[in-house]
Amino acid sequence: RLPYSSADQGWLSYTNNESLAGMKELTQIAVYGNSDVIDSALAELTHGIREMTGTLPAIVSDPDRQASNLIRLALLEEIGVPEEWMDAARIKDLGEEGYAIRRHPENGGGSLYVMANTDRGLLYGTFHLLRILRTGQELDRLDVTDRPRNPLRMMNHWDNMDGSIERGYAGRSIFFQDNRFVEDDARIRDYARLMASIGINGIAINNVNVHRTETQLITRQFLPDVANVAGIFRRYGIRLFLSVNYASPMELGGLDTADPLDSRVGDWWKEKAKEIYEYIPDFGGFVVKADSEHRPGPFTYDRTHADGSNMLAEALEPFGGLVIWRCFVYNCLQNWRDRSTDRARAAYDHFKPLDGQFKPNVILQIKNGPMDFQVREAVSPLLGAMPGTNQMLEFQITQEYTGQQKHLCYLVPQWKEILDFDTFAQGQGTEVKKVVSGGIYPYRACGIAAVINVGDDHNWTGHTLAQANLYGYGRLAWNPDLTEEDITGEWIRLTFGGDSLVSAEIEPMLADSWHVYESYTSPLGVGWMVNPGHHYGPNVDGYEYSVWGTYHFADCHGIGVNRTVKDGTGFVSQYFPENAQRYESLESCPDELLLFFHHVPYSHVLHSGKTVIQHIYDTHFDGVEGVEQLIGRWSKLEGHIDEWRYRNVWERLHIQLDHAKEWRDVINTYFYRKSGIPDAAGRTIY
Ligand code: BDP
Repeated sequence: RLPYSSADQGWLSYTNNESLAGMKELTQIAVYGNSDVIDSALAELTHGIREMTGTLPAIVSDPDRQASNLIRLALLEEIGVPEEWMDAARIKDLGEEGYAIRRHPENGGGSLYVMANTDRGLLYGTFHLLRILRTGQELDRLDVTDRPRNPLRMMNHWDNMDGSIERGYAGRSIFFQDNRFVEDDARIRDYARLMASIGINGIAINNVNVHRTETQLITRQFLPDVANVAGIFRRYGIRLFLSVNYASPMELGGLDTADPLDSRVGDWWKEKAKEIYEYIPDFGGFVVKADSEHRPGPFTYDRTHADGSNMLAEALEPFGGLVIWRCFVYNCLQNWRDRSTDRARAAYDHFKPLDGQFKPNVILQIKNGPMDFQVREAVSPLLGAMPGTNQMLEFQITQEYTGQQKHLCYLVPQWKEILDFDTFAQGQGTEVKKVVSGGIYPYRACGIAAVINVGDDHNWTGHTLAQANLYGYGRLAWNPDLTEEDITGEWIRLTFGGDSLVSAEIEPMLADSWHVYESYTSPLGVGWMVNPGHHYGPNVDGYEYSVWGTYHFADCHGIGVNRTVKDGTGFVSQYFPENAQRYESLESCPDELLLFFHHVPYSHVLHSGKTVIQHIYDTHFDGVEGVEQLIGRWSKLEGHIDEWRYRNVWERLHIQLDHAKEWRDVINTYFYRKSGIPDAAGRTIY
C-alpha cells in the first residue's frame, strides 16, 4: 500500500461495493511488462479493488493462456493478443497513450484484459477500469478502446515559493513553503495520482509571474528538489514544466542583457538547459509569460516574440523540450482616455503577424477569450488563425472571476461552448477543439492547459463541488467530445457513490450554476465590474477609468463596448468572416455577448424580447433565486453525504447567497440610477 496522504481522495475515494465482492476476476492480477509507471498502475488497481471488495488481489506471475478469473494488465508487445481480439489497425490506433479493456467470458476464460502499447497507456486503462468498477457499469462484454485527443493535457500552477498561490482559493501551495519545497511529499503523490487518473500529462509547478525566488528554481540550489517532484510525476506519466523568468540571464547569469539575438544570451540558456536535463532527463520545458503585466520580455530589445521564444526553443531542442509561450500580452498601462485602444485586440495584433516564424518546439498558449477568463466573453479570434504555428488553449479552473470557490460555478458547460466554437478557419466545422488538438493544421505539439484550482485544503479545492471543475477539465482535455452530462454523472458517482438522491440533486446544481452566477454578476458579456485587485464582489466602475483596458462604457444613455468594424474598435475584424458578420450586426449578435460587441441604449430590445435594462433587473433577481434553489437542493442531502463535505458546501452556499444579494443590489441600483428606468415588475431597487 502506498503512503497516501490523509487528504480527501476526491474521485479516487472508493467505498465497499457488494456487487463486486463476488467477482472472481478481481482476486488475481497478472502483469506483463515492467516499469515504474506499470508499478503505479498495479498499485492503483490493487488499492482500488481492495477498497471496493475488501480483498487484496494476489499478483500472479506468468499464468498460462487458458487461466481464468484474473485481470491481465499487459503491454501488447509482451502478451501478443490473440488475433480475434483486436485487429492490427485498432491496436495501432491506440498510439502512445491509448488502451483497450476487454472481457469476453466465453473465449477469454473469464479474464479481464487491460492492454496498451506503452506503460502510460496501461496506467490510463487502469484508471478507466477502476472508473468502470466504481460506477457499477456492466462488465459482461466489456470492449473499450480509448486514446486522448489532445497530445498535451496540462495543468499550470500559479504557486509561489513562499507558499502563497496567485489566484488560489483553496489554501497554500502543495509544493512550496517558506521559500523551499515542502518536506512531506505524500500530498504531491496523491496529487499526481489524481492528475494521472484524469489523463493529465504535463504540469508546470510555479507561477507564470516568476519572481526573484522562483527565478532560482533552475539553479543547482533547487534543481534536486525539482527533480524529486519530477520523479513523483514520472511514475504517473506526467512531465514537469517550469515557468521561467525571461530575464534569467541577467538575474542569474550576470549578463547585462536578455536580448534574444545576443549570442551570449542564447549560449547562457543552452548551458542552462544542459544543466536542467542533467537533473531531469524528461523535463517538459518552459512556460513563459513575457512582456505582460510588468514581466520582462523581448520587447525591451525591440525584438519580437518569435525572436524571444525561438532562442529558448533552440536551447531546449536537443533534449526534446518545449517552449510554451503565453499570448496574454497587452498594454496594462494604457490611456483610458484614448478610446481607439482595445485590449481585446492585443493578442491577435501581437501574434498573428508572426505566424510561421516560430520553431517547431514552440507552442503559443492562448487564453480562451481575448480579455481574461470572464464569466462570459467571446472566444479568442487568435485560435485557428495561425496555420503555421503550434497553438494550445488556456482555460482557468481556479475561479478568479467566477466566485473564487465560495460560489458554485461549474465551468464544464462554459468550456464545452468554447471547445465547440466554430472558428470557420477552414470553413464550417473548424471548431476550437479540432484546432488545438492538431486536427486542422499539422501542429508538432498542441493541446490544452489550465490554471489549476488546487491548494493544500483538505478537499484540494476549497469548495468540495469545485472538484468537479478539476475533474471535468481533465476529462475534456482527454476527450472534448464527452458530454457535460456524462462528465457530471461520472464525477458525482465516483465522488459520492451510488445514492440516486445525491445524483438527482447535485446534477442540476452543477448544470445550473454557471448560468446562475452569470445572472447576478456582469450582464450580457460585458465582464469585469469586480473589485480591482482581488476580483471578488461587485464594483461596477472598479475598472472603468483604469489603465487595464477593461471598460463597460455605461452612461445615462446606454452600455457596452463597441467593437464593430463600422464605428468601433474593429476587434470584430479579427474573426473569420462568418463570425465577423455575426458579431458585427446587432441583429445577429447573440444576446449573451451583446455588450461585449456593441454599445446600445438601455431600451434596446434583445432577441429574448426584453429590453437590456429589464434583462439586467430580471436576471439579477433570478440569480439570487437560483442560489436559493441551490441551497434547497443541497439541504435535501443532509445525512446522504458525510458531515464534513455536507457542511463544507452548505456554508459556502450561504456565503454565496449573501454575496449574490449584494451583487444584485449593487448592479440593479447602479443601472436604475444611471438609466432612470424603473423595473417593469416593480421590485425594490434601492
Ligand atoms: C490575470 C490574473 C493575474 C495573472 C494573469 C496571467 O489576474 O493574476 O498573472 O492573469 O494570466 O487574470 O498572467
